[in-house]
Amino acid sequence: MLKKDPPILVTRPSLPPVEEYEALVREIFSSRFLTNGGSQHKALERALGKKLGTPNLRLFTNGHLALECAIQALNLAPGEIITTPFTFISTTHAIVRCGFSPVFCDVEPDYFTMNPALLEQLITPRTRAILPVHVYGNPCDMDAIDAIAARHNLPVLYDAAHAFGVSVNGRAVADFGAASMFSFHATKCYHTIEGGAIATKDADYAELLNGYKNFGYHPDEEIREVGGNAKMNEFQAAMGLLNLKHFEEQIARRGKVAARYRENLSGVAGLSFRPVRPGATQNYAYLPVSFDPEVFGADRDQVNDTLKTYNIFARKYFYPLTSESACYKGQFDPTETPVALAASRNVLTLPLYADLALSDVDDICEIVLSCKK
Ligand code: T4K
Repeated sequence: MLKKDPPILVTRPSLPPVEEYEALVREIFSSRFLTNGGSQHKALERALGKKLGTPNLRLFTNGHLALECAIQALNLAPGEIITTPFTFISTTHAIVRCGFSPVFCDVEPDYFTMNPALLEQLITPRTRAILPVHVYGNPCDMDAIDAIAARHNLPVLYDAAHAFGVSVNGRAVADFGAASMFSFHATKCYHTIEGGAIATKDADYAELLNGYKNFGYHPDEEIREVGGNAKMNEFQAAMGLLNLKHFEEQIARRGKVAARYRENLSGVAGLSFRPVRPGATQNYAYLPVSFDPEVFGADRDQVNDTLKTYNIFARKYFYPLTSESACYKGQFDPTETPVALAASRNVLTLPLYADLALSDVDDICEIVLSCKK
């Protein structure tokens, strides 16, 4: 097989027809409203609130700052926030940058999301909140987590960066917990170039979020919070409006790509796909595949390196665990979360995007299978 030219990357952002974006950019140019809650921003906030099934949605310049503002707006006393280490570094950094200590709960072996059976034993008098992650768009066991949190009177803030549009048994993920953060980064299945949102049922909390993302300002001109600047601008919002219009069609195309991977690779000993939580819908945000080196005969890194020789760039999402990152060296013991640790060593996320050709998927699968001993 020939080297791919151009290379195949793990993802490729979906884009609306350029004429559609141009038309909205023209509107922005004639309005001269570029940021600070202009008409594109207002329209997107309304449209996304509807799409995500939430009465209060607030837009942000990116998912990470949304998460930081969401933590700050909870107004917690200093202490600990329980989370998982099998995630993008943003989740842990947000906790630490807001002045809290992360406490790491291990993940469920099937879904790689917070294991509710291990959660309660980590709750102490210093616990202030729980921050689980819907990793790869697979929802956490939210009924169990929310029930434990309610027993201990703790807020749950979901990192739903990957879970745009996902629901469980007909209920949107944004409907659980105190709030959910969505990332709209260019690499996400729905994006606003950079961007993010917090969804919450609590209107007072949503008002606090307005303050935290805009220097603490409120419409009465009182500066009530020590807020920063995390506002989404009009060009981002315009991209978001158009991508929303094309979202279902893009997801259907991603679904076809994911199905082709499963067709080609299902039943291969030592290689497994993540199961979907019963009742959950999928947005095909990522295509994680786990390798059992003993059975498959090659480990994740060998498969990854082989793909690279063909100019195919899968990614080791999420390696290393956030708890073993250099900046946290010596602070946490990653062996205390053995399931997460194994996942970080064995999972490779294969290329997945709406316009990935099925013939390229077949080639990727052929290369993966060629690594099997
Ligand atoms: N919580 C979780 C669980 C998250 O996963 C994330 C972000 C956050 C919080 C924070 O949300 P944001 O503040 O980002 O909204 C990427 C993304 O930058 C990041 O958004 C994402 N998670 C993370 C999982 O992946 P990198 O460092 O892997 O990105 P990069 O630049 O290597 O891009 C990945 C691939 O996509 C490359 O092969 C190139 C390709 N690409 C990338 C961009 C930006 C394109 O083809 N076009 C592009 O415009 O972090």
